[in-house]
Amino acid sequence: MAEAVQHPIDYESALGRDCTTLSRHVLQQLQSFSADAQDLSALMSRIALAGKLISRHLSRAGLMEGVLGFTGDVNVQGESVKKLDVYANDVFISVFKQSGLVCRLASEEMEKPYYIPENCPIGRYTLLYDPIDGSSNTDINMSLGSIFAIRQQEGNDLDGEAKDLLQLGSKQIAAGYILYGPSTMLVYSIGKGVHSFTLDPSLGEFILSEENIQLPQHGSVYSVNEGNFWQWDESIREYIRYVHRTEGYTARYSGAMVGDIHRILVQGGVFLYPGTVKKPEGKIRLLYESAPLAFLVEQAGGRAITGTQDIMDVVPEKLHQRTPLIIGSKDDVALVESFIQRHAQAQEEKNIRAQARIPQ
Ligand code: AFP
Repeated sequence: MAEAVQHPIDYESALGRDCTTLSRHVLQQLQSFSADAQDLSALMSRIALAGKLISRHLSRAGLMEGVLGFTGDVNVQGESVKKLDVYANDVFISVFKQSGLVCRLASEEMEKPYYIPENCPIGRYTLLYDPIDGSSNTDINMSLGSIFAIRQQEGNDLDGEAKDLLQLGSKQIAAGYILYGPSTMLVYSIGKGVHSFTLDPSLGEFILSEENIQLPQHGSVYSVNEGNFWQWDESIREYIRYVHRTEGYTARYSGAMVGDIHRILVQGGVFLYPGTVKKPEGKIRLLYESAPLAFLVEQAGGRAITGTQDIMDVVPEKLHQRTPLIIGSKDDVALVESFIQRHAQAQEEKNIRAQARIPQ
Protein backbone atom coordinates (compact mmCIF):
# COMPACT_ATOMS: atom_id res chain seq x y z
CA MET A 1 0.00 0.00 0.00
CA ALA A 2 1.31 3.44 -0.93
CA GLU A 3 2.34 5.59 2.03
CA ALA A 4 0.29 8.72 2.73
CA VAL A 5 2.11 11.87 1.60
CA GLN A 6 3.12 14.02 4.58
CA HIS A 7 2.60 17.78 4.12
CA PRO A 8 4.80 19.65 6.55
CA ILE A 9 2.85 22.29 8.44
CA ASP A 10 4.44 25.72 8.33
CA TYR A 11 3.67 26.59 11.97
CA GLU A 12 5.84 29.67 11.92
CA SER A 13 4.00 31.52 9.16
CA ALA A 14 0.59 30.23 10.32
CA LEU A 15 1.24 31.54 13.84
CA GLY A 16 2.70 34.81 12.55
CA ARG A 17 -0.50 35.39 10.64
CA ASP A 18 -2.78 34.35 13.53
CA CYS A 19 -0.94 36.63 15.92
CA THR A 20 -1.09 39.81 13.88
CA THR A 21 -3.74 41.62 15.84
CA LEU A 22 -4.85 45.13 15.01
CA SER A 23 -3.02 46.90 17.85
CA ARG A 24 0.21 45.07 17.01
CA HIS A 25 -0.20 45.95 13.35
CA VAL A 26 -0.51 49.68 14.11
CA LEU A 27 2.70 49.62 16.15
CA GLN A 28 4.48 47.61 13.45
CA GLN A 29 3.52 50.16 10.83
CA LEU A 30 4.69 53.09 12.90
CA GLN A 31 7.85 51.22 13.89
CA SER A 32 7.77 53.00 17.18
CA PHE A 33 6.58 52.74 20.76
CA SER A 34 6.32 56.53 21.10
CA ALA A 35 3.39 58.08 22.97
CA ASP A 36 1.70 58.95 19.64
CA ALA A 37 2.11 55.40 18.36
CA GLN A 38 0.75 53.95 21.61
CA ASP A 39 -2.21 56.34 21.41
CA LEU A 40 -3.02 55.33 17.86
CA SER A 41 -2.77 51.66 18.69
CA ALA A 42 -5.05 52.16 21.73
CA LEU A 43 -7.53 54.19 19.64
CA MET A 44 -7.75 51.43 17.04
CA SER A 45 -8.19 48.80 19.78
CA ARG A 46 -11.16 50.73 21.21
CA ILE A 47 -12.71 51.09 17.76
CA ALA A 48 -12.24 47.35 17.28
CA LEU A 49 -13.98 46.76 20.62
CA ALA A 50 -16.93 48.86 19.43
CA GLY A 51 -16.99 46.74 16.26
CA LYS A 52 -17.04 43.50 18.28
CA LEU A 53 -19.87 44.71 20.51
CA ILE A 54 -21.98 45.88 17.57
CA SER A 55 -21.24 42.69 15.63
CA ARG A 56 -22.36 40.55 18.61
CA HIS A 57 -25.54 42.61 19.01
CA LEU A 58 -26.37 42.36 15.30
CA SER A 59 -25.84 38.62 15.23
CA ARG A 60 -28.46 38.19 17.97
CA ALA A 61 -30.82 40.96 16.87
CA GLY A 62 -33.47 38.58 15.57
CA LEU A 63 -33.49 36.62 18.85
CA MET A 64 -34.00 39.51 21.27
CA GLU A 65 -37.03 41.65 22.02
CA GLY A 66 -36.97 45.37 21.20
CA VAL A 67 -33.69 45.48 19.23
CA LEU A 68 -35.04 46.09 15.73
CA GLY A 69 -37.35 48.78 14.39
CA PHE A 70 -37.65 52.52 14.90
CA THR A 71 -37.38 54.54 18.11
CA GLY A 72 -40.00 57.04 16.93
CA ASP A 73 -37.46 59.90 16.92
CA VAL A 74 -36.07 61.84 13.96
CA ASN A 75 -32.34 62.71 13.89
CA VAL A 76 -30.60 65.96 12.94
CA GLN A 77 -30.66 64.85 9.29
CA GLY A 78 -34.45 64.54 9.38
CA GLU A 79 -34.22 60.73 9.16
CA SER A 80 -36.21 58.29 11.31
CA VAL A 81 -33.93 56.82 13.96
CA LYS A 82 -33.63 53.05 14.30
CA LYS A 83 -33.03 51.40 17.66
CA LEU A 84 -29.78 49.94 16.34
CA ASP A 85 -28.55 53.45 15.37
CA VAL A 86 -28.94 54.53 19.00
CA TYR A 87 -27.33 51.37 20.35
CA ALA A 88 -24.32 51.62 18.04
CA ASN A 89 -23.91 55.34 18.69
CA ASP A 90 -23.80 54.69 22.45
CA VAL A 91 -21.35 51.81 22.03
CA PHE A 92 -18.75 54.13 20.48
CA ILE A 93 -19.22 56.60 23.34
CA SER A 94 -18.91 53.91 26.03
CA VAL A 95 -15.76 52.31 24.65
CA PHE A 96 -13.99 55.66 24.85
CA LYS A 97 -15.11 56.49 28.41
CA GLN A 98 -12.17 56.70 30.82
CA SER A 99 -9.78 56.10 27.94
CA GLY A 100 -7.93 59.40 28.27
CA LEU A 101 -7.82 59.36 24.46
CA VAL A 102 -10.93 60.86 22.94
CA CYS A 103 -12.31 64.04 24.43
CA ARG A 104 -14.97 64.60 21.77
CA LEU A 105 -17.07 62.43 19.46
CA ALA A 106 -19.19 63.59 16.55
CA SER A 107 -21.64 61.39 14.70
CA GLU A 108 -24.58 61.37 12.37
CA GLU A 109 -26.85 60.66 15.32
CA MET A 110 -25.87 63.70 17.44
CA GLU A 111 -26.63 67.28 16.53
CA LYS A 112 -23.64 68.60 18.51
CA PRO A 113 -20.35 66.93 19.36
CA TYR A 114 -20.44 64.80 22.52
CA TYR A 115 -17.83 65.49 25.19
CA ILE A 116 -16.44 62.94 27.63
CA PRO A 117 -15.36 65.40 30.34
CA GLU A 118 -13.12 62.99 32.26
CA ASN A 119 -11.01 62.48 29.11
CA CYS A 120 -10.73 66.11 28.11
CA PRO A 121 -7.78 67.27 30.18
CA ILE A 122 -5.54 64.83 28.27
CA GLY A 123 -7.65 63.41 25.43
CA ARG A 124 -6.16 64.90 22.28
CA TYR A 125 -8.38 63.22 19.69
CA THR A 126 -11.83 63.51 18.16
CA LEU A 127 -13.66 60.51 16.78
CA LEU A 128 -15.98 61.18 13.84
CA TYR A 129 -18.23 58.26 13.00
CA ASP A 130 -21.32 56.89 11.37
CA PRO A 131 -22.31 54.19 13.88
CA ILE A 132 -24.60 52.26 11.52
CA ASP A 133 -24.23 52.85 7.81
CA GLY A 134 -27.12 51.38 5.84
CA SER A 135 -29.80 51.53 8.54
CA SER A 136 -32.44 50.38 6.07
CA ASN A 137 -30.68 46.98 6.06
CA THR A 138 -30.98 46.47 9.82
CA ASP A 139 -34.39 44.81 9.84
CA ILE A 140 -33.72 42.46 6.91
CA ASN A 141 -30.47 40.80 8.02
CA MET A 142 -28.36 42.35 5.28
CA SER A 143 -24.84 43.76 5.51
CA LEU A 144 -24.23 46.94 7.51
CA GLY A 145 -21.24 49.03 8.39
CA SER A 146 -19.69 51.58 10.71
CA ILE A 147 -17.40 54.32 9.36
CA PHE A 148 -14.82 56.16 11.46
CA ALA A 149 -12.15 58.84 11.29
CA ILE A 150 -9.78 60.16 13.92
CA ARG A 151 -8.66 63.77 13.96
CA GLN A 152 -6.46 65.66 16.39
CA GLN A 153 -8.38 68.09 18.56
CA GLU A 154 -7.01 71.59 18.04
CA GLY A 155 -7.59 74.04 20.88
CA ASN A 156 -10.11 73.76 23.69
CA ASP A 157 -13.22 74.46 21.61
CA LEU A 158 -14.46 76.96 24.19
CA ASP A 159 -17.59 77.90 22.20
CA GLY A 160 -18.45 74.20 21.66
CA GLU A 161 -18.79 74.76 17.90
CA ALA A 162 -16.00 72.30 17.02
CA LYS A 163 -14.70 74.69 14.33
CA ASP A 164 -11.33 72.92 14.33
CA LEU A 165 -13.09 69.99 12.63
CA LEU A 166 -13.98 72.15 9.64
CA GLN A 167 -10.75 71.32 7.86
CA LEU A 168 -9.50 69.24 4.94
CA GLY A 169 -9.64 65.45 4.82
CA SER A 170 -5.85 65.39 5.01
CA LYS A 171 -6.25 66.32 8.69
CA GLN A 172 -7.48 62.77 9.35
CA ILE A 173 -4.94 60.73 11.25
CA ALA A 174 -6.71 57.44 10.66
CA ALA A 175 -9.87 56.30 8.95
CA GLY A 176 -11.69 53.12 8.10
CA TYR A 177 -14.80 51.05 8.36
CA ILE A 178 -16.19 47.95 9.97
CA LEU A 179 -18.25 45.70 7.72
CA TYR A 180 -20.85 43.49 9.41
CA GLY A 181 -21.36 40.83 6.74
CA PRO A 182 -21.09 37.05 6.75
CA SER A 183 -17.94 37.78 8.75
CA THR A 184 -17.06 41.03 10.47
CA MET A 185 -14.16 42.89 8.91
CA LEU A 186 -12.26 46.00 9.92
CA VAL A 187 -10.46 47.92 7.18
CA TYR A 188 -8.25 50.84 8.17
CA SER A 189 -5.49 53.18 7.19
CA ILE A 190 -3.21 55.43 9.20
CA GLY A 191 -1.81 56.89 5.99
CA LYS A 192 0.42 53.87 5.37
CA GLY A 193 -1.65 51.77 3.03
CA VAL A 194 -4.94 49.99 3.59
CA HIS A 195 -5.21 46.80 5.59
CA SER A 196 -8.08 44.46 6.33
CA PHE A 197 -8.74 42.36 9.41
CA THR A 198 -11.34 39.65 10.00
CA LEU A 199 -12.94 39.06 13.38
CA ASP A 200 -12.14 35.55 14.62
CA PRO A 201 -15.08 34.96 16.99
CA SER A 202 -13.29 32.08 18.73
CA LEU A 203 -10.45 34.42 19.72
CA GLY A 204 -12.51 37.61 19.97
CA GLU A 205 -9.76 39.33 17.97
CA PHE A 206 -9.48 41.03 14.60
CA ILE A 207 -6.73 39.12 12.79
CA LEU A 208 -4.87 40.44 9.75
CA SER A 209 -6.39 39.24 6.45
CA GLU A 210 -4.70 41.38 3.83
CA GLU A 211 -2.02 44.03 3.90
CA ASN A 212 -1.55 46.92 1.47
CA ILE A 213 -4.74 46.42 -0.49
CA GLN A 214 -4.48 47.93 -3.97
CA LEU A 215 -7.65 48.95 -5.76
CA PRO A 216 -7.74 47.77 -9.38
CA GLN A 217 -7.35 50.66 -11.83
CA HIS A 218 -10.70 49.68 -13.39
CA GLY A 219 -13.56 47.39 -12.44
CA SER A 220 -16.82 46.29 -14.03
CA VAL A 221 -19.08 47.34 -11.15
CA TYR A 222 -21.04 50.59 -11.02
CA SER A 223 -22.90 51.06 -7.77
CA VAL A 224 -25.66 53.64 -7.65
CA ASN A 225 -29.34 53.96 -6.73
CA GLU A 226 -30.84 54.12 -10.23
CA GLY A 227 -34.24 54.88 -8.69
CA ASN A 228 -32.94 58.47 -8.59
CA PHE A 229 -32.24 58.55 -12.35
CA TRP A 230 -34.72 61.33 -13.18
CA GLN A 231 -33.48 63.41 -10.27
CA TRP A 232 -29.85 63.52 -11.42
CA ASP A 233 -28.03 66.06 -13.50
CA GLU A 234 -28.03 65.20 -17.23
CA SER A 235 -24.26 64.42 -17.12
CA ILE A 236 -24.81 61.56 -14.64
CA ARG A 237 -27.75 60.29 -16.69
CA GLU A 238 -25.50 60.31 -19.78
CA TYR A 239 -22.85 58.29 -17.92
CA ILE A 240 -25.45 55.71 -16.85
CA ARG A 241 -26.79 55.47 -20.42
CA TYR A 242 -23.19 54.87 -21.53
CA VAL A 243 -22.64 51.95 -19.12
CA HIS A 244 -26.03 50.49 -20.11
CA ARG A 245 -25.04 50.28 -23.74
CA THR A 246 -21.39 49.31 -23.23
CA GLU A 247 -20.42 45.69 -22.67
CA GLY A 248 -18.50 44.83 -19.52
CA TYR A 249 -20.41 46.76 -16.86
CA THR A 250 -22.55 45.31 -14.12
CA ALA A 251 -24.66 47.00 -11.42
CA ARG A 252 -24.39 46.23 -7.68
CA TYR A 253 -26.09 48.28 -4.95
CA SER A 254 -26.73 47.01 -1.43
CA GLY A 255 -28.18 50.02 0.42
CA ALA A 256 -25.15 50.06 2.74
CA MET A 257 -22.28 51.98 1.24
CA VAL A 258 -19.66 50.21 3.35
CA GLY A 259 -20.53 46.89 1.67
CA ASP A 260 -20.51 48.45 -1.78
CA ILE A 261 -17.19 50.21 -1.15
CA HIS A 262 -15.67 47.00 0.22
CA ARG A 263 -16.58 45.19 -2.98
CA ILE A 264 -15.01 47.99 -5.01
CA LEU A 265 -11.88 48.05 -2.84
CA VAL A 266 -11.34 44.38 -3.60
CA GLN A 267 -12.64 44.08 -7.17
CA GLY A 268 -12.60 47.64 -8.55
CA GLY A 269 -15.41 49.77 -9.95
CA VAL A 270 -17.18 52.94 -8.91
CA PHE A 271 -19.76 53.97 -6.30
CA LEU A 272 -21.85 57.10 -6.96
CA TYR A 273 -24.20 59.12 -4.81
CA PRO A 274 -24.70 62.28 -6.90
CA GLY A 275 -26.86 65.26 -6.01
CA THR A 276 -30.57 64.91 -6.73
CA VAL A 277 -33.38 67.40 -7.26
CA LYS A 278 -34.53 66.85 -3.68
CA LYS A 279 -30.98 66.73 -2.25
CA PRO A 280 -28.64 68.80 -4.45
CA GLU A 281 -25.69 67.89 -2.23
CA GLY A 282 -26.60 64.20 -2.28
CA LYS A 283 -27.03 62.13 0.85
CA ILE A 284 -23.55 61.25 2.04
CA ARG A 285 -22.08 63.24 4.94
CA LEU A 286 -18.63 64.70 4.39
CA LEU A 287 -16.93 64.48 7.76
CA TYR A 288 -17.88 61.00 8.85
CA GLU A 289 -18.66 59.23 5.57
CA SER A 290 -17.12 60.75 2.41
CA ALA A 291 -13.84 62.01 3.89
CA PRO A 292 -12.92 58.79 5.77
CA LEU A 293 -13.76 56.65 2.72
CA ALA A 294 -11.87 59.03 0.41
CA PHE A 295 -8.81 58.79 2.70
CA LEU A 296 -9.00 55.01 2.59
CA VAL A 297 -9.63 54.67 -1.14
CA GLU A 298 -6.84 57.11 -2.03
CA GLN A 299 -4.48 55.14 0.19
CA ALA A 300 -5.40 52.06 -1.86
CA GLY A 301 -4.65 53.86 -5.15
CA GLY A 302 -8.21 54.97 -5.99
CA ARG A 303 -9.93 58.37 -6.20
CA ALA A 304 -12.88 60.17 -4.61
CA ILE A 305 -14.47 63.33 -6.01
CA THR A 306 -17.61 65.41 -5.64
CA GLY A 307 -17.81 65.68 -9.42
CA THR A 308 -15.93 68.97 -9.58
CA GLN A 309 -13.40 68.62 -6.75
CA ASP A 310 -11.41 65.97 -4.87
CA ILE A 311 -13.26 65.04 -1.67
CA MET A 312 -10.01 65.50 0.28
CA ASP A 313 -9.91 69.16 -0.88
CA VAL A 314 -13.38 70.05 0.37
CA VAL A 315 -13.30 72.34 3.39
CA PRO A 316 -16.47 71.67 5.40
CA GLU A 317 -18.62 74.59 6.43
CA LYS A 318 -20.60 72.66 9.00
CA LEU A 319 -20.46 69.43 10.93
CA HIS A 320 -23.24 67.58 9.15
CA GLN A 321 -22.44 68.83 5.65
CA ARG A 322 -23.30 66.52 2.74
CA THR A 323 -21.35 66.06 -0.50
CA PRO A 324 -22.03 64.36 -3.80
CA LEU A 325 -19.68 61.35 -3.92
CA ILE A 326 -18.04 59.49 -6.80
CA ILE A 327 -15.48 57.05 -5.46
CA GLY A 328 -13.54 54.00 -6.55
CA SER A 329 -11.08 52.89 -9.23
CA LYS A 330 -9.12 55.74 -10.82
CA ASP A 331 -10.19 55.03 -14.39
CA ASP A 332 -13.85 54.61 -13.50
CA VAL A 333 -13.97 57.83 -11.46
CA ALA A 334 -12.20 59.62 -14.34
CA LEU A 335 -14.83 58.33 -16.77
CA VAL A 336 -17.70 59.75 -14.69
CA GLU A 337 -15.74 62.99 -14.31
CA SER A 338 -15.30 63.25 -18.10
CA PHE A 339 -19.10 63.17 -18.55
CA ILE A 340 -19.50 65.90 -15.92
CA GLN A 341 -16.79 68.08 -17.50
CA ARG A 342 -18.11 67.62 -21.03
CA HIS A 343 -21.59 68.58 -19.92
CA ALA A 344 -20.34 71.64 -18.00
CA GLN A 345 -18.36 72.77 -21.04
CA ALA A 346 -21.35 72.36 -23.37
CA GLN A 347 -23.47 74.30 -20.90
CA GLU A 348 -20.92 77.10 -20.78
CA GLU A 349 -20.76 77.35 -24.58
CA LYS A 350 -24.55 77.48 -24.68
CA ASN A 351 -24.57 80.34 -22.17
CA ILE A 352 -21.97 82.29 -24.14
CA ARG A 353 -24.01 81.85 -27.32
CA ALA A 354 -27.15 82.94 -25.53
CA GLN A 355 -25.44 86.05 -24.16
CA ALA A 356 -24.03 86.90 -27.61
CA ARG A 357 -27.48 86.16 -29.10
CA ILE A 358 -25.93 83.63 -31.51
CA PRO A 359 -28.61 81.19 -32.72
CA GLN A 360 -28.26 77.76 -30.92
P1 AFP B 1 -27.90 55.55 6.54
O1 AFP B 1 -26.55 55.44 7.18
O2 AFP B 1 -28.67 56.74 6.98
O3 AFP B 1 -28.64 54.31 6.66
O4 AFP B 1 -27.66 55.80 4.97
C1 AFP B 1 -26.93 54.89 4.26
C2 AFP B 1 -26.42 55.53 3.02
O5 AFP B 1 -25.83 56.74 3.32
C3 AFP B 1 -25.45 54.62 2.27
O6 AFP B 1 -24.87 53.64 3.04
C4 AFP B 1 -26.26 54.00 1.18
O7 AFP B 1 -25.51 53.69 0.05
C5 AFP B 1 -27.27 55.04 0.91
O8 AFP B 1 -27.46 55.74 2.12
C6 AFP B 1 -28.57 54.46 0.49
O9 AFP B 1 -29.46 55.51 0.26
P2 AFP B 1 -30.58 55.43 -0.85
O10 AFP B 1 -31.62 54.52 -0.29
O11 AFP B 1 -31.05 56.83 -1.01
O12 AFP B 1 -29.96 54.88 -2.09
